[in-house]
Amino acid sequence: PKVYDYEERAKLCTNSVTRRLLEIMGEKRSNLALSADVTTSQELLQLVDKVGPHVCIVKTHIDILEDFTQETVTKLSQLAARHNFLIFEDRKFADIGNTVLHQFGGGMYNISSWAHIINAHGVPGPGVVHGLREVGASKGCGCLLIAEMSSAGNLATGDYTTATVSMAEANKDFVIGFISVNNLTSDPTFIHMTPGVQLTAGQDSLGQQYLTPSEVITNRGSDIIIVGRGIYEAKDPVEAAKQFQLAGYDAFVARLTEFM
Ligand code: UP6
Repeated sequence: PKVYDYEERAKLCTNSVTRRLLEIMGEKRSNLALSADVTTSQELLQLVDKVGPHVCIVKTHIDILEDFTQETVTKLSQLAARHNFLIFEDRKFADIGNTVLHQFGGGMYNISSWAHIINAHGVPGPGVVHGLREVGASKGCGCLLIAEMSSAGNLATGDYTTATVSMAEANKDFVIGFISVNNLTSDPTFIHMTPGVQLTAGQDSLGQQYLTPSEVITNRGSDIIIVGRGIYEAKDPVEAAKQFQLAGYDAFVARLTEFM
């Protein structure tokens, strides 16, 4: 399949979130998403303020914060505007449509009021997407489906992955792409984001498996590397972010050249 540069690819996309994301990737020369998995609001905001200039996305797990308040997400949104990145809440919705509608559109986190991107497991069937869409579509929010996972022994493989891709294709107005460890479709308007990335391959003690930026972007054809501990546990998170930004972008350029 043809490999497009980000600006060129943005023009192919009708979904406003996808277009904006690709434009940001082009402008900032970054296919790096920071997974900001820290547990206090202060750590989160400080980390994001420092690393924000190097990323196209900040991914949150808002429910791991010990001290969440509305102010946390207000300030996070201000940082997103200042540093030009999108906010992806990694809630991994996985229930019937009516339940995820409430989990996304209300509750104490009111995710739909601040997240540009969310994600869902396909396991409940298309109702999960329809429930999320009811809340998110009018707010310009996009959804990723979890078609594959990075963890050892995960069940999101084979027919499950194929069926998840079909579910995305049937809901293209709202589903903007995938969490995956491979490129799953030749459709350039779908975005692939890959977690489990470090500068050297390996694993943690709880089943996480790491691939390198070049393996993920050049060889496997994903679009975005998602990096958590590789950045926020580094001695110097800003230096680490710069390294991942460069490695990710170089890996993309290598892919572009390979297919030219
Ligand atoms: N994540 C994975 N693998 C998946 C899906 N999501 O690791 O298949 C998420 C985790 C974490 C981040 O919930 O927030 O990506 C990876 O963090 P790490 O770089 O610190 O391992």
